[in-house]
Amino acid sequence: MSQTTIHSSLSGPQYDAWLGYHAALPGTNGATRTAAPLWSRLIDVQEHHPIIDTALTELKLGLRKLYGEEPVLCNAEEQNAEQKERNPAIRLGTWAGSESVVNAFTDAERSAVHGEGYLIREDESLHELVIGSETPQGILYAVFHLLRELTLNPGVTSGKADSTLNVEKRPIAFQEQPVNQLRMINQWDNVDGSIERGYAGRSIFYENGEFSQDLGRIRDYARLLASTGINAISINNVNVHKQESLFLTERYLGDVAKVAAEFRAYGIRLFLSANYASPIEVGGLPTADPLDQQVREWWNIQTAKVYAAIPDFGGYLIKADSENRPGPFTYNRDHADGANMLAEALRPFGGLVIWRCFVYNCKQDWRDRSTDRARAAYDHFKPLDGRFADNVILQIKNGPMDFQVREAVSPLFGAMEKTNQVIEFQITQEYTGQQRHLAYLVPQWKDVLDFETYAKGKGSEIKRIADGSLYQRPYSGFAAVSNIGADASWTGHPLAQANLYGYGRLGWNPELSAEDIAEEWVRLTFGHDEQVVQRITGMLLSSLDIYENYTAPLGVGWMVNPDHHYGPNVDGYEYSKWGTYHFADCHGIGVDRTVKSGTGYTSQYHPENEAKYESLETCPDELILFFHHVPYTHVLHSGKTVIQHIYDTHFEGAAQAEALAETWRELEGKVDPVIFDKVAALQEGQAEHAKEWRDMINTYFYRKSGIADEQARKIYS
Ligand code: GCW
Repeated sequence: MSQTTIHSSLSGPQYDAWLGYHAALPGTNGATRTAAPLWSRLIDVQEHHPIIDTALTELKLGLRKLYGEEPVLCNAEEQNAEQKERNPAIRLGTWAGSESVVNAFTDAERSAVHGEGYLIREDESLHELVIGSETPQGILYAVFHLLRELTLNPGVTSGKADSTLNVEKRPIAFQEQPVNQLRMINQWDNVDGSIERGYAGRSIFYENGEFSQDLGRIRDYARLLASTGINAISINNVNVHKQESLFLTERYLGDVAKVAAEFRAYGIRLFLSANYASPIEVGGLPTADPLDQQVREWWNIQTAKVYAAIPDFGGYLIKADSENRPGPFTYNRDHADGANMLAEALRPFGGLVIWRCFVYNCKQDWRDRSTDRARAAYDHFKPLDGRFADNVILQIKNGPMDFQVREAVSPLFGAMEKTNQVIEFQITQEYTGQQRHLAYLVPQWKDVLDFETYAKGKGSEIKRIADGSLYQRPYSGFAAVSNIGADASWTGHPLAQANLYGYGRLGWNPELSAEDIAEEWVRLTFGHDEQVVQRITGMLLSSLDIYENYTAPLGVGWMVNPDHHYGPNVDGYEYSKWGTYHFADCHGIGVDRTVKSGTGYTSQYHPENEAKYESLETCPDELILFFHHVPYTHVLHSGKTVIQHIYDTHFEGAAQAEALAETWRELEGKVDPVIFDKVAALQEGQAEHAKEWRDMINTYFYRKSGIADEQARKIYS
């Protein structure tokens, strides 16, 4: 199927996001165009494949937007050498499909990339640019890379150096290989059109119990994702309710197949979240026991039906025995039994089971100080290492609790040598301001990925477990909960697009820095005005620290309103069943997770980290209340007492939130007016709301501790 147009039900800079290509200019958007490279007027392609067609559509669109002229397609095989000389072009293709592309690279160069990897090379003397890969996906990723490069560095290509830009002209040359194999997005969308923890409007996938007819919107989402390197998506909430359980049946399979086709065109494989109790709820069986023959047969038959409709279906994402969802525990079976049953059904088709490790007791008694929710994933899954089928992947949240602004890293990373694992991040800002506050999350993800587990001695960082290299696992990668909805900017807060973009880029290459990703996103989205670039990049990079400053202190977490999780409520979860406590009294605060006197959670880490966290001397300040219960007068490594730290960070955080709003106001007239107004209103709201956090937290701890602020600032009593 060839695509000549990009569908879109909406338009404008906020909708185009980082694919606007209106930023190829020094100075403000759209003022003057950079001259086109000679090769950009002609595209030479010799093979047909739906994903290569997508790549061509994207390339033509991008070049037209960048240079005002749409390139034409040609077939260079039909040209003689002389014509070729006169017709500079982009040549692209796979090793199997394009001889001229193969010949443009040496054997050694070609064998340096495989699968989704690619090579791009500009030859200045021939006036051509060649893109080659083993796969059509690789070609698509290369095209997005080229367009990104041309947008970020206008004027650097062959003969096009713009005299106003102080950049050295150099030929384009890239060799790229994605570091992570699975680079997945999880939608938490429900078929009624709502989104669990969604902060950007309704679902773009569903409305009123039906699939959306606006496939163009889904295609536009697919292109945003593919442009950052995403290659898999699950399209429904992991909490699978009655109606979504029918996605595996004739009732919805035709609709699912249509959505799968949109993603397929962009090299993205579709997965479904499945209800563990489907054999009962859909199949009418009396049990969902994973060792029951009828149950296994039901999954086999149903899975075959799914593959009949969607031959490249990815597999099932499963939340079982978690937060009241059904699972194998009901039948006294364990999670390996449950996952392996589904693995058996999927194996004949090359499908995967992605099984979540977010399993804990959500009916805890707050009076019981010995149970520790942080321990749960490790306690449940570590003993099962080696028992999972090879097409099962465990999906592990980055932290042991739940996507807090600050928490320790999950000790399950580094605990299972014989199990496939992907790391789960949360792009949607459930606990980080719900896309009403600015929180650029890439620095947090980087910290987690760079964390040294010592699982196999030094060099055992979490990123090496996520990418499969440490344990040489067949499957590995990244998954994350999406932050998009039907909002015209996709993400509610237009600057929250940076998180979606950053997640994809980091999944492709975890070595990229948070700073580089931020600046890249800003330039692609807003252009190259230096003031704009510096201000917005600065806002992004400071945002998470600011948010942390005025919310729950020193790694203790929560302190939000129950259920919706927005806004301050220090004791909101203190006497609840969810296992998320801070234990503040008149003397001190924090959770004792030590072996010596607490829950023993620290022992789940390898000895180097256990020792670091176990001791007050070596535990990092920012996690002190995650690991220890300390008096308010405890002196941190920073030299401040805990109580003074709380006061200082909360006054500072609220002032910083105010400053963010001011910084943004200075950009009026320099960024798109629709985006300007939207962000201005959000930043005002954040500044206001940060004061609410400041005052509530400071007052709470002043009342508890009776200790005055050293600086005698206004704290309500
Ligand atoms: O963070 C919690 C959320 C739930 C979510 C759950 C999970 C989908 O509050 O809304 O359910 O995590 O990750 O399963």
